Amino acid sequence: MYTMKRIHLGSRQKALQCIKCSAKTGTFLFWATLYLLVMRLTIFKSHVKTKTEDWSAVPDNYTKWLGPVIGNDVPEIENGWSEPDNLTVAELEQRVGRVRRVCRARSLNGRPINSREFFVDHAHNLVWCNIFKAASSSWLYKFNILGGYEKKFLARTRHSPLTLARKKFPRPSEEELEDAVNTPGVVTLLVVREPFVRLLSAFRDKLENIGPPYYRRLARAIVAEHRERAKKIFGNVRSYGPTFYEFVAHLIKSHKDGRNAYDEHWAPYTEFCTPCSVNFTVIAKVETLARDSAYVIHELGLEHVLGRRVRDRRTRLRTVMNRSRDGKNTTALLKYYFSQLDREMLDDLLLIYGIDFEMFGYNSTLYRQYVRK
Ligand SMILES: *[C@@H]1O[C@H](CO)[C@@H](O)[C@H](O)[C@H]1NC(C)=O
Ligand SMILES: *[C@@H]1O[C@H](CO)[C@@H](O)[C@H](O)[C@H]1NC(C)=O
Ligand SMILES: *[C@@H]1O[C@H](CO)[C@@H](O)[C@H](O)[C@H]1NC(C)=O
Ligand SMILES: *[C@@H]1O[C@H](CO)[C@@H](O)[C@H](O)[C@H]1NC(C)=O
Ligand SMILES: *[C@@H]1O[C@H](CO)[C@@H](O)[C@H](O)[C@H]1NC(C)=O
Ligand SMILES: CC(=O)N[C@H]1CO[C@H](CO)[C@@H](O)[C@@H]1O
Repeated sequence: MYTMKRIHLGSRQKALQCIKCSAKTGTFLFWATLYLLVMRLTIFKSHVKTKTEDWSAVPDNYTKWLGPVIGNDVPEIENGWSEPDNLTVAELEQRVGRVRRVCRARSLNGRPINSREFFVDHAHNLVWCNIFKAASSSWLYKFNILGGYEKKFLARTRHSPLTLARKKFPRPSEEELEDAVNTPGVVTLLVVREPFVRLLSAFRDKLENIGPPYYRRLARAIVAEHRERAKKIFGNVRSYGPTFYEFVAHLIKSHKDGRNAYDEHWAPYTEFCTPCSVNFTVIAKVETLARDSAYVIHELGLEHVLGRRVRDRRTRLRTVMNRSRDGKNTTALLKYYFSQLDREMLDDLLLIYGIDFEMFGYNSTLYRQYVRK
């Protein structure tokens, strides 16, 4: 029917159509060219920028970097699951010993257990307390594999790794957790990270930029409470979300008011995983993650289940502590943010996180150089 009608169109009409259509094509080509040109320029520009700019020299720009600059997904440099060397074994033993010592010295033993954040894999003899922003995606992935999900499924699913893992490993009761931990041969794993690096990572991820509704409300509340004072110190503060100064002021105030209900993304490790009430057998660190994870996998004989993750070469070449995902300099970032605090605030912040530093063998002395004089 349609083609029949077209055949009957007069030749004048046909010519008109042709003009119309070429005009359309012309417009399309024009916009397409413009688009490509702009894209090229943008890509070219950003390419040049990362090559030539010394980011440590332009701290003002740090707040503009979106995304997990020093985020959760820390690259794991894998060297295969080889036999753990004696140095590794000795260091891991020392870490466990240190936790026990600090628990005793600070009289933290016998506190109630927080079992909610644990994953218990009875079948593979593995117990893990999941600290957000401390390699949690790396170990969630491993738990999802242990739970029986296919790698291919995990690669394309829209569900969050946490949701999937909780389907296989629901939150254990306190009794279930204690039973599991006391089973002979079980590895009870805790992965920690330098406490302030993790704090900053959580701040940047959840509050500095516009986040999910819960964090947006919290961000507004923090700004409402602390912006006035921030303006007195820094002049005009215009950011929508809280500055690091305001965030830390909020943490300190909550702590002093006795409101110790920390958000899961910045709760002290000591409160979140209660390491003085649960005996961890392996304290892994994000800073030595590949080695420590390999140890756990070797101990449990899980090499064949977990295999090796396929990674791109860039990931493998990045170093862990000094460079973040997009090649920015973590030291420079820490300096930039901590220079917003003064010495007294740092001391107050250490009232909250000092035990984490002590218990897991990190040193906070460096931050004294970063804060305002
Ligand atoms: C590691 O320790 C074991 C015994 O504890 C010893 O037999 C072995 O030689 C050591 N290996 C190295 C490389 O020191
Ligand atoms: C942890 O292990 C130590 C030594 O094996 C033991 O003395 C202590 O009671 C255990 N603590 C808990 C909470 O199970
Ligand atoms: C990071 O830098 C420190 C000194 O600033 C150095 O000792 C360390 O080896 C570096 N780490 C990596 C993984 O490059
Ligand atoms: C990172 O920044 C710090 C402070 O600005 C600087 O001292 C250090 O050399 C930088 N490191 C790298 C690897 O660029
Ligand atoms: C931290 O490091 C400084 C030197 O950088 C040292 O003087 C201090 O004793 C260390 N603190 C702890 C608790 O190890
Ligand atoms: C890349 C970029 O955005 N650079 C800017 C960083 O901030 C300084 C000062 O605020 C600007 O001059 C740069 O253009």
